[in-house]
Amino acid sequence: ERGQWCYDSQDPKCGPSHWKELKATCGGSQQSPINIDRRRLRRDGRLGDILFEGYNQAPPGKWRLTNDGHTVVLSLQGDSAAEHINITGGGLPGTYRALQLHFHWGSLAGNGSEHTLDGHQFPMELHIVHINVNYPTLGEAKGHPNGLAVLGFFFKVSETDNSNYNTIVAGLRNVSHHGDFVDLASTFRLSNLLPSAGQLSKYYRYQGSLTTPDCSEVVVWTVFEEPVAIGHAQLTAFVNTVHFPAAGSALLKMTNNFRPPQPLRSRQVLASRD
Ligand code: SG7
Ligand code: ZN
Repeated sequence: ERGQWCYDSQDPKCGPSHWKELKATCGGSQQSPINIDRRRLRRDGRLGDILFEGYNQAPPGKWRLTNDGHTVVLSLQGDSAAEHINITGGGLPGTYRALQLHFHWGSLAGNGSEHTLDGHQFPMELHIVHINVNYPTLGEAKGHPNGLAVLGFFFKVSETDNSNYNTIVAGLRNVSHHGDFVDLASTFRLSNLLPSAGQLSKYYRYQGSLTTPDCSEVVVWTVFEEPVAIGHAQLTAFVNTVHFPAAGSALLKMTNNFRPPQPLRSRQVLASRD
């Protein structure tokens, strides 16, 4: 399809270095992801613990996992429970409701996080996308610099599986191709997908963008220092099970679906603590 964006692993001709030709915003001055340089942080005492509301409750409905051709997205909307999955506090400029979560990963040969920490790239990164409750639609939220809040979590590989990820990993075989979806039994809680609660106090905050076109510069980013542990076999399932194209097209595994770090320019990255 003409005018479509992609990752270099699909076709370098429509990869991240070309996105600004499709959407000028992708060449803007507040783009994400970034490298977080820990020598150049500013500590901000207002960045206390984020209040996670509803993250601990098992939702009554089902959550739909979809292959959107760029990543695997778990929709957290579509039932009344989503109304109660909110984040606030932690210096966030408002209350934000969870919309969806998705992942960026690498390949068997390399790492796949979007943000990097002192130049170090992690194997995978989880994004939980939230919308400012003052803006009813994504369209409206994209008109405001505080419209969205995305939480980013790095992963580290462990010998043993993280059983909290079993439901999502098992669902991957049902979303093997673009357009596939499967309703997961919500036998897990959002909080279980994160590092333990006591390890969420240390995070980085900056003003940035969506990491895919249209690259709207409307995201208050929070990137947590503590990585989530995931089993080597579980990470391999992402790399080996999911494909970029729809069924029937050429098989091309979904790998390296990350945008590389963008220039920080005049922005300041804040740290919640030393
Ligand atoms: C992925 O990343 C999808 C997008 C998401 C985008 O391509 O998860 O989701 C949808 C609904 O298109 O865009 C608006 C939005 O959530 C960018 O999200 S990210 O900046 O957190 N990577
Ligand atoms: Zn993302």
